[in-house]
Amino acid sequence: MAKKNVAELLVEVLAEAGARRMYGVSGDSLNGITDAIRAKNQLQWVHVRHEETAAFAAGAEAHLTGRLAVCAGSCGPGNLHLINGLYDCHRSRVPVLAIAAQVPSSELGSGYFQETRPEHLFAQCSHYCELVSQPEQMPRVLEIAMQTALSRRGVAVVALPGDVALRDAVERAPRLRFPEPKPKVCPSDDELTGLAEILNASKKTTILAGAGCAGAHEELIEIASKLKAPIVHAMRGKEYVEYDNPFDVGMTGLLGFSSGYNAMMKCDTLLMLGTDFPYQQFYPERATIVQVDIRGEQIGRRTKVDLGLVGDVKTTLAALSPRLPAKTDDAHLRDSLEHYRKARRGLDELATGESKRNLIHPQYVARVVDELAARDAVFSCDVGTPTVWAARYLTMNGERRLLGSFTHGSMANALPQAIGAQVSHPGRQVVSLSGDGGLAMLLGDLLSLRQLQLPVKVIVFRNDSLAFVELEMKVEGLLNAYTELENPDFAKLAEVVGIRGWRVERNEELEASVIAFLAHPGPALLDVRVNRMELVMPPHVEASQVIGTALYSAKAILGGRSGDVLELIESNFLE
Ligand SMILES: Cc1cc2nc3c(=O)[nH]c(=O)nc-3n(C[C@H](O)[C@H](O)[C@H](O)COP(=O)(O)OP(=O)(O)OC[C@H]3O[C@@H](n4cnc5c(N)ncnc54)[C@H](O)[C@@H]3O)c2cc1C
Ligand SMILES: Cc1ncc(C[n+]2csc(CCOP(=O)(O)OP(=O)(O)O)c2C)c(N)n1
Ligand SMILES: [Mg+2]
Repeated sequence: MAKKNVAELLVEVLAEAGARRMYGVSGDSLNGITDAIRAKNQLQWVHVRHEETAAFAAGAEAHLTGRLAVCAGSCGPGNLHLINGLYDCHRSRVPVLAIAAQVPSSELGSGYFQETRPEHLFAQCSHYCELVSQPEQMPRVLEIAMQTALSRRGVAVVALPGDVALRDAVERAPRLRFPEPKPKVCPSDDELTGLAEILNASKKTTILAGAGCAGAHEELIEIASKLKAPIVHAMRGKEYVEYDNPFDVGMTGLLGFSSGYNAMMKCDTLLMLGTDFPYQQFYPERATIVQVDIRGEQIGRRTKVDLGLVGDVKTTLAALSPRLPAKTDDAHLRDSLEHYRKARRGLDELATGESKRNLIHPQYVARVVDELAARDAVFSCDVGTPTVWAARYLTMNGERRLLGSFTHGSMANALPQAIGAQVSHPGRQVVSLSGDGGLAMLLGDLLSLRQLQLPVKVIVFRNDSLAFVELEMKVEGLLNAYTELENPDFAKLAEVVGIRGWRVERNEELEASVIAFLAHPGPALLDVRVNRMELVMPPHVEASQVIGTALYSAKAILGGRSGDVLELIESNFLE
């Protein structure tokens, strides 16, 4: 058998395990690996311009496919650049393997050129992070890393010195050849009986459903129907919960709907299903709270919990259902749905092309994109106001997907996530809702769209500011400072780098431009000048009135209409 080196073995093991590609930027300590990729032709090397992009892109691929995705950085600064993207992947619990190349093994500990200590640097954003210091460790360390990323859902890092990668492999083949285990996890009978007793005794149950409801739509709807329970979703649950859902009353939280907030606050029992919704202020204080999560350690993190069960949502609800007779009293559900209809109508009224000063409402942009995008489009939204518009105006339908940096909350996520989405789903329409601040932060990877021939559609919400931060400053009673952005014409900039560009400054132009932009076969950018001051303090609500009661609540409702704000304050804080 021909000699195989460690790098070749690494590529083979990854390919056998189902990895399709590696995102990264090459560099000397990675040369063994990139050369093995080139020679073996089992993995695609996706060459981006910044390693942070590589990590975000891998995270997007992992989120969309549920499979292991891989990124790599060369030694020292090369892999250090991965770190923010890896934090995002880890906190979003998507299975990503990072290869952190290391300086030559004989130099370790000498403060050598580009020497860092990946085992320390990545410890906080990974479940597993180990150095391969001799060929005998391969492929075992790599396999443990992959198993850990997949089974614990998150990041694993393998640090590999460039010289070790080029040494002869000792073991010659992958050791683990089995599909990813997919156990069903069900609480015990006693626990299910206890849960059923609480729910059967409750008069007003509300469900808070999160990303853990993925794949359990049918069961979720059945339980809500039996309990006559409105379903509120947390942001990461939006793509799995909101569609085909007659019990949907919107999102809660800082960017939520007043109806989501109300349904949570007015219930006597809150059933949390697969959610880690982080904002304590938005949980009811007096209700009985029951929580189902696949991870025991998640239970009771955000609020007091009266009963916590470890189980996957699908299996747990299927086992619970026969214990629940259908309720007949649907007053709480009807109230919540009515409230939702009003809140929804209010938000829809903001999303029009009518405006006194011909300013384009960003809500209108989001609505038009929502209406014109493909049935199975993949959207990514930047942290900042694009997250608000995505939460409120993108309609999910079970086929569309939504990517964001929802847990880590990093700017500049949307373009790199769109890259990962498009590379892994070549036929799908991929739309990045980018902030002007966010796009600029990883602007270099606009070039990747051209170089990799990725037909990503980038919409820039050009408000010439860090608008989300301006809003925060306003709420905190601070004067705006350091939020101004002096922007170029992004459409022209796109054209210069070989991407089709559109610029829209007037409401009347928007729809036709979006149609042409989405229909363009290659990469395209749409620069829309949107109203910067969209999220304003309603004039007749005193800041002190709200801030004195709950600052977070104030933030939560600022994005809504003044009517919603007053209603929310009156019904929830000033009662
Ligand atoms: C600018 C900004 C503003 C935001 N504002 C809001 C807001 O107003 N409202 C809002 O909701 N969010 C908001 N977010 C997002 C927020 O930070 C959280 O990321 C989000 O609320 C979490 O959603 P989740 O609970 O669905 O997902 P996660 O936090 O991912 O929690 C999922 C839970 O499900 C569990 N789980 C996974 N699989 C299963 C399974 N099969 N069975 C059972 N359990 C399972 C996991 O262990 C985990 O505990 C905002 C983010 C940004 C960036
Ligand atoms: C890496 C990073 N830096 C800073 C922040 C703080 N922050 C959150 S939103 C935001 C503004 C985003 O601006 P832009 O992309 O233009 O979106 P806008 O809110 O203006 O629509 C900032 C600076 C962050 N979340 N992440
Ligand atoms: Mg901006």
